[in-house]
Amino acid sequence: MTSNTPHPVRDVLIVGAGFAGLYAVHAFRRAGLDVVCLEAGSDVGGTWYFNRYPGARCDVESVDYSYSFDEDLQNEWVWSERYATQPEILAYIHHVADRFDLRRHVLLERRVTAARFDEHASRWTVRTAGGEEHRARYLLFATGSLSAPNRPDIPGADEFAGDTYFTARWPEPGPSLAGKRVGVIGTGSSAIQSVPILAREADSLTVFQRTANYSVPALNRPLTDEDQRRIRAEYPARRAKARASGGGSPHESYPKRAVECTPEEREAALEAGWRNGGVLFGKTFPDQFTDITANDYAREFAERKIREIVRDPVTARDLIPTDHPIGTKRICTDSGYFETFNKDTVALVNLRREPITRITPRGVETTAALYELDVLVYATGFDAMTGALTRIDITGARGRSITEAWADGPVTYLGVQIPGFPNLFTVNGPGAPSVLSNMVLTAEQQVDWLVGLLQHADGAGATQVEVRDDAAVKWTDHVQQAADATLFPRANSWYLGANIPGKPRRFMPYVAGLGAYRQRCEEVREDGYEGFVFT
Ligand code: N01
Repeated sequence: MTSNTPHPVRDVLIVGAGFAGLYAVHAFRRAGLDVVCLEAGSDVGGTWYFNRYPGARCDVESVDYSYSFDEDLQNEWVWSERYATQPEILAYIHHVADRFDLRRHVLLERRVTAARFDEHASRWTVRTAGGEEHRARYLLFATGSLSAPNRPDIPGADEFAGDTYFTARWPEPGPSLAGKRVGVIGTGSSAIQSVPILAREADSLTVFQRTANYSVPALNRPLTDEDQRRIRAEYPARRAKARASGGGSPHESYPKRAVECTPEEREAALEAGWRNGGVLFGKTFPDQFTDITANDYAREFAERKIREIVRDPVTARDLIPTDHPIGTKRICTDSGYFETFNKDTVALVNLRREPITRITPRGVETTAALYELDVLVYATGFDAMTGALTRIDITGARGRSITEAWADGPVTYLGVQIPGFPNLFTVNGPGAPSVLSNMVLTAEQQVDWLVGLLQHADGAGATQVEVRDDAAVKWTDHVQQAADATLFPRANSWYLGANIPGKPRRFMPYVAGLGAYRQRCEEVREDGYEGFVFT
């Protein structure tokens, strides 16, 4: 179809063909709706299509970070490792797209640049970078929480004579780094995963760190046949537990609060949590996110581990965070990150002591030195949760733009709808458990719930579904209050927009967890979708 041929008006237009968007294609089609999905990438996969940097893998266990909607799919797919690599996750997404014949609904290389609601016709018109227009009754943004890369505004960045890469846009095939002097800016999860591998490939590696991060060894391992048998036997119970949990995984904290334990008991529980590996160390004790004393125990334990691993005491001190309780920024997981700094070819530059002044053709200049480089890697994060939407020119009812509506931070109802934007929905957006939970399970739950909402609207003969202002404000306040009852707001994290200069500070994900969120959604449904207006 050429860009001049008008496309038919669809029931549902989905933006993004990652985990959430593909499930939405499946679920809305199953409900008898006519669906099209626009994807910016050259293939499906979303986050797992774009983030193909060396070492990229998920920090949620593969058997949990996978679809649960089809038992046969769940039982036939064999994950090879405890934590799946990006290529394996992408292969899984391709398998799902083919197995459920989803690709015929997906139009690739269609980056959505604008969306406008026509109040009289009750339909959305969406425009792509290529100039196409698509129309639909309902518009669903499944554009991801961490999909709008942050490109820091560093003077001279364009003058660098070497090669520049972003972890979030790593080329395929990846570049050879043999014999190269490589620099990495950033020390979040993406950097922490890639640094050990970059250090193995490059001649030398310089890591530019502004803020140190906590990281726990992933302790990844292959899944054995015995693991596979056990997982299959336990799957139904495992999923049920995950759905009722806070983080969307079947994790159980230590049965006692940290502050009630003897020092020996506490140490043993923390050691067991560390030996279990991964992000769940951040939830070793049930009071770790709410009681600073409990958090301090875990924080000090993790800091001791860093000192034990890193031989140079100055480097070890620089690698220990000083500005946030452990876990209040997404805890990182690694395979040999801290050990990498024991290599002679690896250097850490503490940007708090010597800030970057500019990038020159030869490398990165700080107040103390010029670090000459052949390759510069930006692992500088994302305009999280809102960036994917605010970078699109979205105009809702009464001519109001999304940037106006969210000028003071994102306002949503249940993380699925924005007041003033009828018939537009979001998955894993602000106000939902999203990034604090298992994104695959939360996407399934939200999409299923939205299918019910649209069926309800159709049953009522409504052509527009719009959340009431007061319901959205009340929910958004509740999301903030839930965060305020924890230690999360003590960190300058991307959860509250602190990583993007000028972004309003509002805690965006819903910390009360998937179980509580599901329950609230059920109550709203049972109350006839209380909070929404159907016209
Ligand atoms: O991004 P980040 P990420 N000068 O925002 C630094 C998920 N994820 O892509 O903290 C110098 O965490 C910035 O420094 P500072 C996961 O949820 C998951 O690594 O702003 N430095 C920081 O160190 C994660 O939390 C997985 O001072 C600059 C870094 O860049 C989220 O994605 C893997 C700078 C950005 O860290 C984001 O992780 C990867 C500047 N001008 C990602 N600007 C797994 O599942 C920024 N920085 C394992």
